[in-house]
Amino acid sequence: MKGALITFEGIEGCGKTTQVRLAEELLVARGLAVAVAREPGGTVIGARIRDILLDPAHAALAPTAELLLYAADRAQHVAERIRPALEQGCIVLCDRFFDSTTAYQCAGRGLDPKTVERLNKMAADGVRPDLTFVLDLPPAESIERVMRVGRLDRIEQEPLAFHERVRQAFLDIARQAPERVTVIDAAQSVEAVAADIARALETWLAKR
Ligand code: T5A
Repeated sequence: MKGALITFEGIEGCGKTTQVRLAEELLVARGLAVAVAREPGGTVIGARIRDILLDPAHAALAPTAELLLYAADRAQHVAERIRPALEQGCIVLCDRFFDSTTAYQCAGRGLDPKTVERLNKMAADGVRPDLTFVLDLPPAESIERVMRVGRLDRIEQEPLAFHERVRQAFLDIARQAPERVTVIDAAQSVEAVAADIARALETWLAKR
């Protein structure tokens, strides 16, 4: 494929959306074709799946049903948006991708890693991130940021221990795939985080 997929990962409120926007500005200024995407909810069908997943009224959602809904959202997203954008040569900046499923559904919910890996592969259908940023932040700080913006969704309402497991899982993913994943200290100012990401992007672009 001509394009490239860059994913932004981390716990809630770590600043992914903010940094995707700033990375888009940087890459567009370099004359590159960029597409911005997010999971869950990056398509019309996915938006309906997202509503089911994040509605605090759905406390009874079974962990396996949750896993399958994230996989369904991703399968639709890859088929409808990500693969076509990559084939057109775009750099796709995606706010969460399959590392989130590994972190939340394996480490957070305790689902079987092999099952999650199989579903991740099925949903991504051969698409893999070329570069991933994990924005690392202590959960207490992340939840405080989210609460400042509005009410907590179904997953944000999980206890701090859940978010700590998810945070550690992202750091484990980074340790296991250092050639793909860069950890960024997300407790810094927006500008300092953006500068770290810009440096890593410039290095990556120079090697393409
Ligand atoms: N999920 C997702 C799974 O369980 N499995 C999966 O496979 C997938 C794909 C998605 C939920 O689904 C789960 C994970 C999530 O729980 P979402 O609503 O899309 O939910 O939520 P998030 O992805 O967590 O996005 P948020 O919008 O909550 O957080 P962001 O995008 O990380 O942060 P951002 O940029 O919106 O910033 C949050 C606030 O912090 C401020 C911003 O101004 C904003 O107010 N901020 C900073 N403040 C201080 N310093 C900085 N450096 C800051 N950067 C941003």
